[in-house]
Amino acid sequence: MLKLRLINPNSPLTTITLPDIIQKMTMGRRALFMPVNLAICAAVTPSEYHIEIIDECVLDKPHVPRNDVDVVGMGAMTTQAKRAYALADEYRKLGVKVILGGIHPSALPDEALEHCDTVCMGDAEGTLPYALNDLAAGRPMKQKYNWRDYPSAPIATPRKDLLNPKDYLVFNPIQTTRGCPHSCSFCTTPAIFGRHFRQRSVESIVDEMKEAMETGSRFFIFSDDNFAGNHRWALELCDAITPLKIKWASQCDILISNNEKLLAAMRRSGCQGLILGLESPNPDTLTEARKNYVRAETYPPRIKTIQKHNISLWGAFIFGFDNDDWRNCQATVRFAHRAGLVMSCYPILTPYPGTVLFEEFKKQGRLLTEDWDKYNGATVVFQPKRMTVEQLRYAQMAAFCDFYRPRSAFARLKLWPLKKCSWLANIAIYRGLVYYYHKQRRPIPSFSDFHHKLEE
Ligand code: B12
Ligand code: SF4
Repeated sequence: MLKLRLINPNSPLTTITLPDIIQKMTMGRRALFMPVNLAICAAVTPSEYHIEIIDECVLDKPHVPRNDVDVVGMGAMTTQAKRAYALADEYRKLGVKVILGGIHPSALPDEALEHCDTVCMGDAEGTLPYALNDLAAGRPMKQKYNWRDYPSAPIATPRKDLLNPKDYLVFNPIQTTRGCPHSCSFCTTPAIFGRHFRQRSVESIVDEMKEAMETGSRFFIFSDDNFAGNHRWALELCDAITPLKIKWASQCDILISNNEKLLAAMRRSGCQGLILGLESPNPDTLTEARKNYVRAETYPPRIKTIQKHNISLWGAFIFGFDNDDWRNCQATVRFAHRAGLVMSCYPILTPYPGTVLFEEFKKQGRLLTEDWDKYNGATVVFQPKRMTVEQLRYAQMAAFCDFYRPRSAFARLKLWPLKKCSWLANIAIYRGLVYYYHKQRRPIPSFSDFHHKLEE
């Protein structure tokens, strides 16, 4: 039997994900999410392979490569790329074949090939079996297996049995769809997985959920980019999972507010919350981000429509577009307060390879670094237009601190009806922030500092 080792490389830790902070935020678990990508790779691996999964994010010490396997497969988002390359180099020195896949190697396959034998571009389902079959048959593996060159394969059911549920806060993420019909300039999803929206079979999703329920799971995360990219299909899925009497959360675009029938079905099927990629309440910023499927002015009534169905909303915003100065950033946080969002996040705009934004910034000479460790949403990697690098980073942290401070949480969440999970999450995040600044012996950042300290 051939031996395959699948590795989830550790990623450099950002302000929000230092290990002790992660442990504070995840109630003692070692990582937030289990690596579904590798569980899917395992599911589509031909039967002549023995498979082992190593998640470096949950190890006490970094993984040390050993030549006790025939082939290693690693997946990498951009922040994991450097670590994946370092491990790949070491494995190749030991004579072990290395396959790289995932978002970053799919965006920059030639860069990845400097460190590995083979790159699988796009879905593992449509590439990895071909590479592994070639290896098992003694044929040389190709340098690139591109999912677009092969017949489309259905989204697979991940093999979760190869991971330890106790390591993860979220052990039951389920991906139900892939791709996104929209084309926002900063987003890797349409760039790598296409604008053709693909759905998994409803039956296989229900089966995976039933199996998880046997081990006590009642809360699920659908880890899609856009759960409701196809309203008819989403309705079918909701109807199928309603009898399971579970709770779930996911992320989708705000056009869901157009379909109250679907919203009602989502709530009936256990939907507790949705993450909405709002980016900014400022119309000019949305135009700049090519988020042209919705107008910012319609955000407030759309949000109210969704909340009316008793679905809590988390807002995903981005700071640092050319249109943004610190006042816009503050206005965004105020918007999130007013809208009664139970959670929100404020990553710094990051030009990920493969996106329109990356190409534009590169052409304009505005990329400050191509050190992928820094492409973590907490570091400014390009020259902003209306803020300095320091101001942009400060605005991000002021936004987090402002939004999650207890007074704001009281105003947004109220005490009744009790939103237990949202309260716990708000408290955990604020605890993490206070701990971080206490450890650094620095005061908690605030937008008011811009008036007297930071404004030039
Ligand atoms: C859950 C999630 C997280 C989780 C954990 C992710 C994990 N398990 O490692 C958490 C919350 C920690 C997280 C954090 C971040 N995330 Co995130 N996350 C996601 C999300 C929503 C789902 C990931 C997932 O499970 N997908 C399902 C799997 C099956 O998809 P996949 O990983 O792409 O794998 C498929 C293929 O890529 C390929 N493949 C993958 N690996 C391999 C390996 C081999 C060998 C092969 C052959 C193929 C292969 O096959 C798989 C199956 O088809 C995605 C969006 C998405 N839809 O993917 C964003 C996403 C991956 N995250 C993203 C970002 C930007 C981040 C952050 C930087 C955000 C931030 N600003 O803080 C941080 C990074 C923090 C850090 N410390 O570095 C971006 C990545 C962009 C990029 N170029 O890297 C995504 C794509 C969102 C987006 N649309 O922009 N994230
Ligand atoms: S709607 Fe969301 S997933 Fe789709 S392209 Fe825009 S940011 Fe990406």
